[in-house]
Order: sequence, then C-alpha cells, then structure tokens
Amino acid sequence: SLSEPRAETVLFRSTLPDIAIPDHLPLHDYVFERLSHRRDRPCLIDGATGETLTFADVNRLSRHVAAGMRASPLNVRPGGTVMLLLPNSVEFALAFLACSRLGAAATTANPLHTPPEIAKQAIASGATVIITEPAFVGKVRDLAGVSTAVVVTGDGAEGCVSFSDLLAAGDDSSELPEVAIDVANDVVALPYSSGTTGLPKGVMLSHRGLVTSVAQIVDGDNPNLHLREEDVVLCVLPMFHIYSLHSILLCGMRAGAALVIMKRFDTARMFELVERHGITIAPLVPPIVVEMAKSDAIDRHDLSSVRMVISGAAPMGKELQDILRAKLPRAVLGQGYGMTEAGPVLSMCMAFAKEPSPVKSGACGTVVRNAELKIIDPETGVSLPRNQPGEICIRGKQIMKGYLNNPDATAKTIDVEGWLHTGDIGYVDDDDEIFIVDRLKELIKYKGFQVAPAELEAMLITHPGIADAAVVPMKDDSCGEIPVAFVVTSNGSEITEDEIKQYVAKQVVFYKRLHKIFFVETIPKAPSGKILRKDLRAKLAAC
Ligand code: 4UU
Repeated sequence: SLSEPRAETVLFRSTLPDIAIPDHLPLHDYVFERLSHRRDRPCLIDGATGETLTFADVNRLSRHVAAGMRASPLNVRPGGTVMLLLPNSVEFALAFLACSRLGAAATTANPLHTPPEIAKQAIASGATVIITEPAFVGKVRDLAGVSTAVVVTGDGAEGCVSFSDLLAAGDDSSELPEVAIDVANDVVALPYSSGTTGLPKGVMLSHRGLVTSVAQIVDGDNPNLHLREEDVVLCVLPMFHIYSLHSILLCGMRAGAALVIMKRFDTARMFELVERHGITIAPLVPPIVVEMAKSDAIDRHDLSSVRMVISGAAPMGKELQDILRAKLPRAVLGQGYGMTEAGPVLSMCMAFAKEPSPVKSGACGTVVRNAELKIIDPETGVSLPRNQPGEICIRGKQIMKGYLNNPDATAKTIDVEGWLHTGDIGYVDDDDEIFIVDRLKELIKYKGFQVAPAELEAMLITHPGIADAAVVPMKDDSCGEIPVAFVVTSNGSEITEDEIKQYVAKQVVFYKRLHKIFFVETIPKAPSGKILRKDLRAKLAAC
C-alpha cells in the first residue's frame, strides 16, 4: 500500500566510469570508424591457409557483398533477413557486415543443425536468403523452392548463386545505394535463443544495442577488455553464437586487432596456430579450457604469446581456473558472462582492463559500464544487498529490443521498468565481482551450446509410445551439462531407452541428443501444469 515504505533498489554499477558511446552510428560504421588509421593492418586471417585480409580489404569486400546481395536475384532490402548458415569463415564476417550495410538482419545458425531445425528458424525469421557452404546445401534444398535463394561459398552448386559472383557483382554496381538506418529500431543480428523458458526465439539486437555492448567492453580510456591493434585474437568459437560474433568479431574489429579464424576446434591445431601467428588473446569456453588443461601437447608448444584467456558461456570453477593458470603463468585468466538477450555481455573480468584490478578465481566479472545490475529475490522480486544470491537482472541500452513476433515472451523477460531478467542465480561480492551459483531457468548448456528442454519434450511426446516427458540437465565433467529425460510410457508401450535416444538423435543437432532416459510413473508438476524441474534435478543429484 501507499503508506508502506518501498524497499530501496540496490543497484550495482561498474567500477569504471561511464563513457560516451557513439550509438548514433550503424554497426558497420562503428566498427570501421577508425578505418583510415588502420587500412593496411591485418583484420581477418584464415587459419587454414594463412590468407590475410586487411581492414581496407574487409571494408571493400563487405561493400561488394552488400551490393551483390542487394542486386537481383537476391534483392535484399532494408528490414529483410538473411540466414548465415556457415562455419567460421571470412565469408561469415563479410556477409554479416554486408547485412548491416543493407539495413538487413542476419539470423545466424549452426550449419550442423538438421534440416527441420534449420527450416524452423529460416521460416520463423522470414529469411529470404540463406548463405551456406556446398556441404550443407542439401539441408536447405527444400526451402530454396519456396522463398529462399541460396548462396554458396566455395565452388558453388547447381541452382545457387555463388559467393564469388556476389563479390564480382559488387565491382560493377560500384556504388552501394545509401541505406537510411534507424539505429535504435533496425535489427542487425537475429540469433535464436530459448531464453528463460520455451522454444528458441529470435532475439532482436539493434544497431544501437550491439554498438553499445561492444563499446561497453572495448571503448573508453580504460577499456574493460583491453584489445590493442597489435593483438592477434583466436577465433575458434563459432561466429553463429553471440559470444564469438560479439566479443571476437565485433570487439576485435572495433579495436583494430587481427583475428585468426579456425573452422573447427582441434587442440593440437589450435596450439600450432597460437605459435604461428603469435596469438595474444584466446576467448574460450570451459570445455576447451578442460581440453587444454588435460593436454600433454600444451607443454610441447610455446604459448607464451597468449596474454589473455577469456572463458564464458558456461560456468568455470575455481579448480579448473587454477589448473590453467599454472599451465599458462604469463596469461591473465578470467571470465565474461553473457546472455544472447542481454546484448550479450553483462559482466567482464576487470583483470582484462587496461588498468586492471585484481579478481578472484570463479568470479565471472564485474557489471559492464553504462549499465545497471540488480539481484532480486526470485519469489518476491525484492532487490537484495551484496553477498546474497538471487536472480540477476540488467538494464541498459545494450539489451535486446525483444523477441521477434513474440510480445508475450518479451514481456516475461523485460519488465516495464526495462529490467532484463536473466534466469541466472548469482550474487555480487564486496569487491563488485559477480558469482553465478545456479540457474533458475530451464536452459541446458552442453559445452556452452543451448539446449531447450521444451523443444525435446515436445518431440518426445509426439512419439506414440510416450505419454509424458521432462528433460533436465545432468552435471558432466567434460561437457558441463548433458540433457537427460524422464519419460512416462504410454499404456502397453515397450519402448526402450535406446529407441528413445535414436528417435531424438535423428531429428536434432548432436548436442541436443539425450544421454540417458529414466522411466518413471509420473512427471512431477505444479497445479499450473508446470514441470517441477527442481525436483527432477534433485533426483538426479541423489543418484
Ligand atoms: C556461468 O552464453 C552466452 C553468451 C556468453 C558470452 C558472451 C560474450 C560470454 C562472454 C562474452 O564476452 O549466451 P547464451 O544465450 O547462449 O547463454 C546464456 C546463459 C547465461 O544466462 C548463463 O546461464 O549462459 C550461461 N553463462 C554463464 N554461466 C554465460 N556465461 C556464463 C559464465 N558463467 N561466465
């Protein structure tokens, strides 16, 4: 009631001062803002061939690709959507920047997804063009007939526009028409994420959102993540995921660093590339850190060029962090905490700053500048003081505009005061460091990849032998978490664990496969029908 005093909101801020952010610029103009000072510096290095594009090359070629995509037969227009179904490659970077130039959105997807998974995203996002490699063209053939033209990198494929034609088309129509971009509203990236609940949804990241998020990390006199023009950044994390797209590609380019692009992860190859190119910055995920820590090869290579190892996308415990620190004594090791919907970065390790401050093992950074963070009691919504765990919420210009065509899901994630609710449980300590201790949301993270339980549950119950199902995470040493299912069989059904695993495996990308099935009489549910996932997780922990 009005007479009761309202509890004060405890706001957490960066220990760095706010900065002026040029958020009037479209994303491509922002990342190329200092182009004239670094035209001949290396920008993108193909790890496989060593081929190098300078900043001037990347600027020019991305304009060509834009002109080619704008021309017939692709006809990409402002407000349009292009799907990037590509592994890490120079073409990914050029196509992404080309979309930005055209005022179009790039919806990014894992090329290892199955045809139905790809079709769902292509249709939901309204992609009129899919850019992919010859190896994956077969997966999108069915879509090509309907509304989607397919562009292929490499040698091309029958019935497809080839990427080299796009580059060449750009030469003829030398002038790319000026596209008016509304930076606050126009979507430039449309990654898919299930957020705190339900199925994957299109996350609308605007030009202003991404510019703000990149600036929060790498801009200012004392950048939170201090990347320099002399830096060489390892790009092994997949660019279709927001961590790599934002913190490697966009932050790297904004800072003027060179990126060494690796198509797929391989420990030995990664060590070789570190030595060959003198890689200084290694953004990784915990499973790769585990591989490195376990690898004997690490001692046979000179990795002394690495000055920073960034871990993110999943929890990295103190123990693991300490093991790697012992193996790479010259590198600063720390974490970033991101969430696609948050734009993506919420917090970044302050030991990565130009004027670093000390950090603790296990912490996942301090909230980024030009933003506010609070911790709330998930039951009451009341804001909590330091050292008390609760749901992490963030507010600022960097967060998503919302979910595409889904105002209900948007309203459940961003409240009327503009706070984005992460579904992560954590606390802020006395030194402003954030520790994540649990996850309130359904999301499962297999090696940092998202697995949405709702998607697998919907698939399971379509099987005639299955009456009900619930999918939850199980702790795993090498993957972090693996998806497992509790299944209630239909009357008379004799379906086996193996049959269920196969049934799912045929329809999904490898990391969504079920690793174990537990047959049960009923799925525990709240009166509302909501699965009591906590009970199931507790059951797993007990066995
Ligand atoms: C514990 O994982 C990401 C983005 C990660 C990212 C991005 C830019 C990390 C560093 C960076 O610079 O996005 P999503 O949407 O795939 O998954 C989001 C969820 C979070 O809500 C949280 O549950 O992934 C988990 N997560 C982490 N958990 C992300 N980072 C961490 C972390 N520790 N450091």
